[in-house]
Amino acid sequence: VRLYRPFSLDQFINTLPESVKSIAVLDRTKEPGALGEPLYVDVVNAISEKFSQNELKFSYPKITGGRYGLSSKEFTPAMVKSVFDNLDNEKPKNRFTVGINEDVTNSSLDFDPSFSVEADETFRGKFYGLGADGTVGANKNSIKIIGEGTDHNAQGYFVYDSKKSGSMTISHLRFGPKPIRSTYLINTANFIACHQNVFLEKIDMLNEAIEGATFLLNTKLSKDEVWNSLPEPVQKDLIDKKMKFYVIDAYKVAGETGMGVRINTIMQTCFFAISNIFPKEEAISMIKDSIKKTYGVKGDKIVQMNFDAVDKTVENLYEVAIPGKVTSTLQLQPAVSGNAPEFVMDVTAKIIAGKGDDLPVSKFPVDGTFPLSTTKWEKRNIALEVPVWDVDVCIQCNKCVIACPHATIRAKVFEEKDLNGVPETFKYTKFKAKDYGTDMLYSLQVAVEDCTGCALCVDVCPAKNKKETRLKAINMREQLPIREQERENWDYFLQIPEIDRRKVNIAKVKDSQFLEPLFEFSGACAGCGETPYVKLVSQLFGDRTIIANATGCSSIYGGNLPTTPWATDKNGRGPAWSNSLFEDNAEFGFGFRLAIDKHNAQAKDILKRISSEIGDDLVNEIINADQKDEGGIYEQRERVESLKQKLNKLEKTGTNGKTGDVKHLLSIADYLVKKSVWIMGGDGWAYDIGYGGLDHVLASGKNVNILVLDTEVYSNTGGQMSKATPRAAVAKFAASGKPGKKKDLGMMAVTYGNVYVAKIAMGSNDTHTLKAILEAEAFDGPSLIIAYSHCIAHGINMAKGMQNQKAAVDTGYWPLYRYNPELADEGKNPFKLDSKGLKMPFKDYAYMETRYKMLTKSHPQLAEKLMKEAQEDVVSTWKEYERLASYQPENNEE
Ligand SMILES: Cc1ncc(C[n+]2csc(CCOP(=O)(O)OP(=O)(O)O)c2C)c(N)n1
Ligand code: SF4
Ligand code: SF4
Ligand code: SF4
Repeated sequence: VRLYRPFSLDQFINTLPESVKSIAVLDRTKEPGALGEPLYVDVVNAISEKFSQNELKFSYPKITGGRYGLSSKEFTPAMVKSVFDNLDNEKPKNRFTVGINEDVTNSSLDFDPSFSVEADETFRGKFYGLGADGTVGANKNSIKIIGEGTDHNAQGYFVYDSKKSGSMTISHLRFGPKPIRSTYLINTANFIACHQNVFLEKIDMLNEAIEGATFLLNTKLSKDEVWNSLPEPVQKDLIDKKMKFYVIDAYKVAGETGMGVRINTIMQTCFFAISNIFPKEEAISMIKDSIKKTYGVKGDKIVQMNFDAVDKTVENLYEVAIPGKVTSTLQLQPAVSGNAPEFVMDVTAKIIAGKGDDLPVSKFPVDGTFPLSTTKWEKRNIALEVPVWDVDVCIQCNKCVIACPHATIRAKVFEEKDLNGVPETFKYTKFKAKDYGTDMLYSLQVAVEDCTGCALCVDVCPAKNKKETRLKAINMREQLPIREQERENWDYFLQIPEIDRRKVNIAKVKDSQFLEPLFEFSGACAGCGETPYVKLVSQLFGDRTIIANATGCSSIYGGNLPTTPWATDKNGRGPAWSNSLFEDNAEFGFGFRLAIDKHNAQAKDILKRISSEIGDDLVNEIINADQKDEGGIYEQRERVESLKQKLNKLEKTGTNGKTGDVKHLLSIADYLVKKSVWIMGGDGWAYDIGYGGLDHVLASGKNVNILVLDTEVYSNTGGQMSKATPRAAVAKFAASGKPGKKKDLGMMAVTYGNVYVAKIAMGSNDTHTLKAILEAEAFDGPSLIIAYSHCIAHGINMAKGMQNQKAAVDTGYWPLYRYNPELADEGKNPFKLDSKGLKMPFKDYAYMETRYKMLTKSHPQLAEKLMKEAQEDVVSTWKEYERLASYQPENNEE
């Protein structure tokens, strides 16, 4: 059925051949509660109507209906066969499902996964790459080369998970002389390439190889060493399936040819060299032609570098002689450690291992909730290099900790008595400050298996090693040799007690970084500029943080399956987080605030009504509690705890006829503890699509905190222009540079007069960032924080993203300021300009970034014009801000 509505009864009936005996209707939808899915119901209706009118040219057929392909589930020939097989049964299953294991109502049809109708002459290759390592791009390019350069047909499917990068991508490529109509993923392959050795430790990737298939592995090990490093099932498949096996050290070739860590051209060359789709020489010349086309505009140097990489690849690609028998005892590593909770072992681990489609329905929680704190079980091991701490050089500033986008470098301060059974290589030292008493110890520890190797921490570290000035107090080192020892050290570090939140002076960067992050190991890009802010909020406000998250990168790295980075503390409590829509997030969070306030008011009303049962003193203390700091909040929690105990007791011993009040108060008592509502999202949300709602919420006067993670483009969808995109920057939909000025969202909010507004950039001034976030939260009204967030979309060296932030501030383009209405109430100027601007020309910052630089190549004159105008924007805005900051309020009393 191509056109569903209007449903053409006659055309449908006339289409059915007279020989029809049975019909299976497949719906890619589900309509719970209905007699069947919509198309099935229509088909039954159509047949029955024609039957009752005696207009059927055939006997009344068997009709079955079923669901398929929901949640992007595969629909393969094997499943189609099972639908036909079902019809053959005397009593076929009706209202069936196909493609899932529905073991609750047993509605699913069984199928034989090995059933295949793929043509033998079709080349079927699977490529396992790391998000952002260029594998997908290179494969798309290979399809282009083959599709355009030959009369072969070509097809590509690319499977990613929702991690922003650093996760596995699998490219499924088919090529062949015959038309390719296989609209499903490859499950029998004659070429398998593993672009990252680490995947081979966990994924049984050769089980889908057919006899005689080829396996290509990127490994540091030589052709003579590699065999012994392979897991047993991999060796077995290579032998049993009589496979061919090739190795290359792609990172070595990339390093030697100036390609850095970009291995895409190298692995693509290997593929062409050994896949036999074309003769080797012909294939190499096709790749070179394609390089010229792709990189020609970027200059001869880049083209030559890629040519060198191609030539070097051929020299460094080796075939491995496969021994006659399996020698390995290594088994594939489980996706998560054996200490993981049951659900993580049973469900999460399977999804991580790429076997989620095999999970039976009964394994899933009935209400759809998933446990928190699960990224910690993934151990992605994606960093080739990780930071290593030099205890002697470190000045214990914790700047590395605040900057880390992934919460993988942490500091603790603790007492000697907390140390028991210290691992031999665990590092700690005397804590230099006396804030937490004398003789305290300090440790800085990296979770090397969760670290992304972004090196942002090393870049921000201010301590230089005087003996060797190129070194700092943390330095990047190869991960593999220290993985085991650091795994043990990390586990040890975690069990050292967390600091007592009441003792921490959260206004200081160093101290704030002793607070446990409750947002960890997210799937954001390595070095992401958004996540340090998100993590900081989780540290500062802990388990009383309630977050409404707009759709965008932050909702994806914040709430993707199978794991979530939002974490819990040792009491099992953590921030509450939810994502509604892109367009309604401000209203969504506003709703949280209204609900919290209502529950709080109701709880206080009830407290007053049942004061005599609870005790007047406790009731008064709870109602009048000062919850301005962690100490106050701690005491209120204690009071609420004793209130709950009393209420529980009253429930048992009698409530003086106030059972309703007691029960209700028990259900809402937690709202008596102060909550911190955060509405977060990107600039696409805040400046554009969610702006109407955001403005409405700002105008409400209610106590919400809005954090705009400003990457100046729609990052999650690939970098489209938003109203936050600056003049002269190239973005999607602004290919010749954004012609207009960036919207000044902050100043628009300032005009309300009762909104706390701040513009921050952690890379420029982390103390200012901290101060603004704390002030915004303390302000009893709406707050808006606009946070400069560097992003891969800017075309920068992500390891130095914090330097870009600093440069943006130094030019005056991104002035740091705070507008605090409370100061106005005190008769002071509410606007404080906190940075020094115009220290360098705007272009010196802008041309650190490809988003600006590329225009000088594609449209040089326009680039010059826009850059001039952008500089004028900076100066005029800066002067306006200076004028605001110099304003002296009149003394109204005089
Ligand atoms: C109404 C609507 N339009 C479009 C989308 C698709 N979409 C999802 S995320 C996103 C971009 C988000 O950009 P931004 O708010 O800047 O956040 P970032 O990804 O940069 O953090 C878009 C367009 C959507 N989810 N909803
Ligand atoms: S390298 Fe990146 S992810 Fe790893 S600890 Fe440093 S900042 Fe964190
Ligand atoms: S940034 Fe450098 S000096 Fe500061 S705590 Fe980290 S390693 Fe030590
Ligand atoms: S904001 Fe940019 S760097 Fe961060 S996760 Fe999104 S795309 Fe990656």
